[in-house]
Amino acid sequence: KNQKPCVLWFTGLSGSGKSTIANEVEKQLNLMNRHTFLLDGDNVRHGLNKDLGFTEADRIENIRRVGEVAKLMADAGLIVLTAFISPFRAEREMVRKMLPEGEFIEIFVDTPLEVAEARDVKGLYKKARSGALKNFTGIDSPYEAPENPEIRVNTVEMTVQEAAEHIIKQILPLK
Ligand code: GGZ
Repeated sequence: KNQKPCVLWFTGLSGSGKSTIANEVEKQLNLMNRHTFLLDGDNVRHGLNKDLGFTEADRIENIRRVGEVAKLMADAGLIVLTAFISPFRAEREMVRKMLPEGEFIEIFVDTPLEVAEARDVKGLYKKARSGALKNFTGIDSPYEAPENPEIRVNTVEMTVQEAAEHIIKQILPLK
């Protein structure tokens, strides 16, 4: 076994690029023979958490469960990547405290609302602005940006490749 487990916890707005960047980081780690697992809305919100929506209470429960699963996987020795908005500081700190010192690496995908909204890949911002979609993060539901993330990526200045490279460079000395 030549890897140290950790949780790479991506946080940022809808459309910020969390999943895209996390997928690229995972691909690069796999090329380096690291054993990884990526948790995101696609494999969690349709299964384990399909009973949860987007109220404040449901988001808190979503993140709590993701944190517990990430912890189990890190206990099994994996490098875990998670890509959820995870809008509340308190729950991100809760997950940090669940894990052994140094294993939680918070990665702030720092895409301004204006930029995510202008991209609007899935048309969800448009729906939220029109009132058709309630409790949308950044519109009528809060996002609490990390104050001291281990890593911050500026997606306005960096491409997906550059962001992934920046993240790998920062974590590899540890792994
Ligand atoms: C935010 C929503 C909402 C609301 C559906 N608010 O861009 P996407 O589509 O693919 O990513 C968003 C995803 C957010 O789920 P998370 O599990 O990451 O959220 S949280 O951590 O807050 O629990 C978006 C879609 O689900 N989506 N409704 N109201 N995003």
